[in-house]
Parts: sequence; structure tokens; C-alpha cells
Amino acid sequence: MTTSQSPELAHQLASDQYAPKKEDKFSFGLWTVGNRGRDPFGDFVRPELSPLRSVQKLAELGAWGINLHDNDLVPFDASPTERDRIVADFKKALSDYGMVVPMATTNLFFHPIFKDGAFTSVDPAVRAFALQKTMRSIDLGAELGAATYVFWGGREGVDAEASKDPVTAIKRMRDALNFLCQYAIDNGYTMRFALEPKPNEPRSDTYFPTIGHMLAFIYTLDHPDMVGLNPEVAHEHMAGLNFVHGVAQALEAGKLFHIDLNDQKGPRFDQDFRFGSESIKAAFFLVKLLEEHGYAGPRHFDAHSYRTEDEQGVWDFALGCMRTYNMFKEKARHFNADAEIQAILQELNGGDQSYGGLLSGYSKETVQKLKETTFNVEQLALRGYRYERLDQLTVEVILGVR
Ligand code: DIG
Ligand code: MN
Ligand code: MN
Repeated sequence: MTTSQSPELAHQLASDQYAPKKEDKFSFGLWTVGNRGRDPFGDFVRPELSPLRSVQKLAELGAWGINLHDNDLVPFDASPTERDRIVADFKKALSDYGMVVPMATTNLFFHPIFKDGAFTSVDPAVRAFALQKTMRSIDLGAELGAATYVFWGGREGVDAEASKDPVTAIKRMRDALNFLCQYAIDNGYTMRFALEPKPNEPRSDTYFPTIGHMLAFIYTLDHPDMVGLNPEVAHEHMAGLNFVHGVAQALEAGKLFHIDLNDQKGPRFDQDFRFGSESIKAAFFLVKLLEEHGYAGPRHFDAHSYRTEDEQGVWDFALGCMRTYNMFKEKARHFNADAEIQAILQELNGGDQSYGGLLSGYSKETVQKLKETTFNVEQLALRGYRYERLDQLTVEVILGVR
């Protein structure tokens, strides 16, 4: 037990199979545990949390990494000397508490200068300043050892559609990313860029709103190999989409470079809830997908505690994110070990092998065989797939009654 750890927390961490461990690669942003609870209708409810305290407390809880926007650590108007001192102190805390910085990003949304966006702003001075700020922030991320650099285009969008030509906006975003990819390459940085989609908020409509939009955009860049995705649970849910399917497409394309885990109660404002606190079944299948398809990246919780919480509530939130992830991992193991579930899946996917030769790619012979094959359409149409039983068993595994 460390000096500042409560006895009950120490007991929970030490004795529980779900207790977070370094090898789980759980990470949080400084802005997540440091969220002070302000919302559009209410002021701050929590005092500032120093980055050094966040490092210490997250390390005590079993987290592995801590991420940051440039200004989460270095104030917007800090002098180079102040910047270097702050970074040195942060590095010492990381070393003292055995924490790493897996990801860094730029705050291109909080300062009023970015009120019309950054890379897609109509004002060329703002676009140029955004490049300058991002280069400095990339330097900071590289100095801290970040392997991934995230771009969330928080204000890259419109309120008044008349304000921007969307084709021009897309070209401006591409120009910025091409410029910054080249900057990273020319500086010998090995970090990879991860683009984070969100459909809206704080702008009425955001460019590149979903995983699909971002995937298509990546392949139009000069250096597509170094650019992937950082999808967020809440953001795809805001668009009414199936996050597991979006992540599967990114995974299958080799583009899941990072992930923002949290939760959301369906299409509404971005709630950034504790992971696994709302969409239980979706969270279960997400963890199952990540674990079974060998996702090796950070399990990053881009979330924050309820506005009702004090600092203890923030740590309850952080521990809950990590433990719940590990609980879903355990449930996925139960699912895979459940004989009845596996028998149904075997029957579903075993299938009639006689069609195997017709479904293994194109050839003139296959074309001929397919055209000559007689299908018993009526019988095929009558098949029952037993998905009701399969889903019931899934729910019973998640509820812990199997
Ligand atoms: C919001 O979902 C964004 C910002 O918190 C940050 O830029 C990014 C990194 O996770 N997510
Ligand atoms: Mn969010
Ligand atoms: Mn995010």
C-alpha cells in the first residue's frame, strides 16, 4: 500500500482479479481525471488537479500511461523557460511513478482563436498558427516518448453552412496533415498519427464525422501508412452507429492505432461516461473484439467522472473504467468456454462444406460451377438460426448467471 492509498482501495487493488496491472496498458488523459466538471450550464465543481498528482494517483490505481494535450501540461502562454521546467518536472514524476506517455495531441479547440476551427478555419492566419502550435506540440509528444499523435478536429466544421466550401475544407485538412506528416518524418519522429472522428459538438456539424469518413480520407494523404484512427465509443454512438463494427473495419484495415474508451447513452451530447457504465452488451463485444483480434495498443479512457463527484469520485471513476474492462475480458473468456454457446456457433459456422470450393475467390471454373449449381432455395429459406438462444446465453454470461 502506498502512503496516500486508502486501506480499502489498497485491499481492492491487491486482492481482486480485476485489479488493473501495467500489462493491461490502461491509460488516461490529463484532461480526463483533471476534468473540473464545467458544462454549458454550470461552472467548475472541482478544483484544478495538478498533472503531477494525476501521475501519482493513476500509478497507484494500476494505470500504465498518461496522455496529454500540449496545454494540459504547458500553459498556452508559457515562456520557453517555463515550458522546459514544467516538462522536466513532469518527466521526473513519470519516472518516479513508473508511468509512460503513450499518446499526445494538440489543443486546437479551447482558445478563442480556434472558434472557427484550426486547419479548416477560413482565416489563413489561424490555419498557419494551428500548424505552428501543432509542430511544437508534436515536439513535446516526441520528447515524452509518445508513440501515437492524435488529431481530433473538435472545431473543424460549420455552424453556418454558407461559411465554407466543404471541398475546400477537406483539402485544407489534407494539406495540414500532409505538412505535419512530413514534419514528423523530417525530424526522425517514429510516432504514428491517429485521426479521431466525431459527428458534431461543439460545432453543429464536424468534417470527417465517423470512422468510415476518416478511413476514406486517410488513403488520400501523402503518407497514408503513418496515419490511422483513434475512434471513440461515444462519438460513433452519437452518430447512431455500431462502434464495434466501426472498430472492426479499422482493425481489419490495420488502421486501429489507438482507441478512446468511454460510454454513451445513445445519440445525444457527448457524455464521455465511465467505460462500461451504459451500453453493457456493446462494451462486452468491444472488449471481446479487441482482445481476440490482438489489438496491442493502449486501452485509453477518454472519459470523465460525473459532475456530481469530488476528487475521490474521480478516482472511483478511473478505477471503475479499468476494472470493468477487465471484467468484460473475463466474461469473454466465459463466453468462449461455454459449451452450449460454442456448440451453436460451431453449427452456425460449420455450415455445408460442399460450397467451400465456390467461395474461395474468382476463377472461370468457379463461375461455371456457380452457374451450374442448383440451390434448394425453399429449404435454405426455412432455416432457423437460433440467434434468440445464442443472444439469451450471451446475456446470461454477461449477467453472470452462467
Ligand atoms: C475528445 O474526444 C478528444 C480530445 O479529448 C482529445 O483531443 C482526443 C484524444 O483522446 N479526444
Ligand atoms: Mn467524447
Ligand atoms: Mn476522444
